[in-house]
Amino acid sequence: MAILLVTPLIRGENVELTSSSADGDIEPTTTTDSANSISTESKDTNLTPVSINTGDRYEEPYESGNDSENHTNATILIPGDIIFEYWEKIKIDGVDVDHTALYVGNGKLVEADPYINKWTTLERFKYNTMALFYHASKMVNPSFELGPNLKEFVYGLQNRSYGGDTDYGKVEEDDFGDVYDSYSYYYGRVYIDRENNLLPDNTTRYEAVDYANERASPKWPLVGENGLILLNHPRPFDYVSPWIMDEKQCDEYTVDMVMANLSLAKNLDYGYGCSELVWAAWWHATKNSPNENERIDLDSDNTIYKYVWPWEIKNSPHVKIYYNSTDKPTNTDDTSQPMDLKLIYTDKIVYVNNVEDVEEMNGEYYLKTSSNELYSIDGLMDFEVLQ
Ligand SMILES: [Ca+2]
Ligand SMILES: [Ca+2]
Repeated sequence: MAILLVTPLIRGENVELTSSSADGDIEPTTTTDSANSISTESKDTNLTPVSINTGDRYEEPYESGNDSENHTNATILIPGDIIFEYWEKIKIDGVDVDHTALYVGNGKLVEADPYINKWTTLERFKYNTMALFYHASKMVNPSFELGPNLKEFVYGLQNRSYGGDTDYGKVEEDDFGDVYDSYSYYYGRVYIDRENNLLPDNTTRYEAVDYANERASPKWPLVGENGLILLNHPRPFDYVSPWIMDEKQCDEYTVDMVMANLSLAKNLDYGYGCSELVWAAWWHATKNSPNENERIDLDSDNTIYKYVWPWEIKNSPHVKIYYNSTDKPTNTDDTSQPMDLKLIYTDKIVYVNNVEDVEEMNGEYYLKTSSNELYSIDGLMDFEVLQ
């Protein structure tokens, strides 16, 4: 990659914010060009292969069943379908997916990957504990925000991904087979109107695919530490929008636009979280809809999150899950090691040894130690890892 030294642009945590896209209610649309729509059987499992008879970019549906011993039912994916995966032990309020990607054809998917498996044990512990703690706290208090220690941690991740450290997350193309390494996975299809089996036309479908492919393409500039401009990178991972800003963005930048105004490469809409990318791809794909409320907004349910999380897309009225894997055994052999924490509550500080998990009991959420002591997250704002 080419590296040029230029005047520093924006450094440190000074990430520019942009306005989010609309997150309002959307009614399932009933108007479309039916001549271009694709019809399928309405079964939720064992989808009948889809006949696509228009478009230059027609390709055979991908039979993912050939790739894995774990996958015995042949299932047909078509470009624009959504893959949901479950990798971590996030089981807050019934959540059973924590990653999502867009199927782009030819046995490939495009995903925004946070690259957690490349991190130190400490970083993984902080991130996973933060995730559980954040979601559990949001259940209790929808206006909950992370405290300063955790925000600093998240901005540190953001500076690395936006600065071109490839161990800290980016948008990329991957082989479909990676899906089989997750605990469980689902395939979903995006509908304009799910109840009436009204699917987007191929042009719209490939608008979504192209949007994701463009952002995975290693052609974008990044602004690294000290203002280093790094050329030919894919888009970075956006950690700040989900965990701190609770916003999401859909950008329409071109490489030329960013090269002409490199501060764009520091915007939150330059990077993507996994579900933010899938949401943005379909939001972009329907940008020419005559009415905004006819666009496909995969985060239309107005929950406590303005950001779009993977399970919100899975539960979207526009998405039909047509395949779910047989759940593999839950990973009880968790590699995360217990950590000693300083728990910072609104009115007190508590030191706890060997915290390893978050647990729900009777609708309340607790940090759990390896000796099964429970510490309520009620009023917990922040934590520091002490080892
Ligand atoms: Ca973003
Ligand atoms: Ca949301």
